[in-house]
Amino acid sequence: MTTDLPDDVMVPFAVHVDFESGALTPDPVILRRNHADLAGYFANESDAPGEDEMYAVHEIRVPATNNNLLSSTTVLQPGTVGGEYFMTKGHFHATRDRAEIYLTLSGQGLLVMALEDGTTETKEMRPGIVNYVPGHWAHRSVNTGDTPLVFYAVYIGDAGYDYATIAEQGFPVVVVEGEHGPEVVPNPRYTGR
Ligand code: S6P
Ligand code: ZN
Repeated sequence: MTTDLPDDVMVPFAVHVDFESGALTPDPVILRRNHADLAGYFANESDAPGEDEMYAVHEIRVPATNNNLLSSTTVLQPGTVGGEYFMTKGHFHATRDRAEIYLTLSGQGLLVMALEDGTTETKEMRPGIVNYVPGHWAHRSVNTGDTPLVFYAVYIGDAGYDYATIAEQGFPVVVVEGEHGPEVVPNPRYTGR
């Protein structure tokens, strides 16, 4: 039997993931987000330390095409800014219908998801939990614990990122420190829907 292979067929590879630190070996690409990179994302930023790292994304790079799976670990530090827990920027996928899977490796948090009509879903993140994020849902991770929240994400290669919508409108809900722990409350600054 003969098979027509494409010219760009890839060679299989393996990467080691450290579940505690999120480090990849080999670890070719690390994107770091410090507090200043999230300026405007928290309601009260007066106590935000500028250059401290909030999270890092370690990426396993493959071509960003719809026949590949991109994946990465995210290491989100613990802490709060003005009563809101440290969080990722959050985004829709630029190609809106692209789904994603998160597997939490260590720490604890909440995965906040929202549709463009303002519908929200919030799911727990803790080691061993797989979160399925269907297409069309913006997603943001929030560290509600006191250790780094580390998770592995797998997404369709051409998903891309739309950060602008969240940067402009915010999420419909935010996660704040309550008397008895984390509380998911309406975001008074949300301008979408
Ligand atoms: C990519 C996936 C994650 C995030 C990462 C950082 O589709 O959802 O790898 O990129 O957790 O979050 P953000 O919102 O800054 O990209
Ligand atoms: Zn995503």
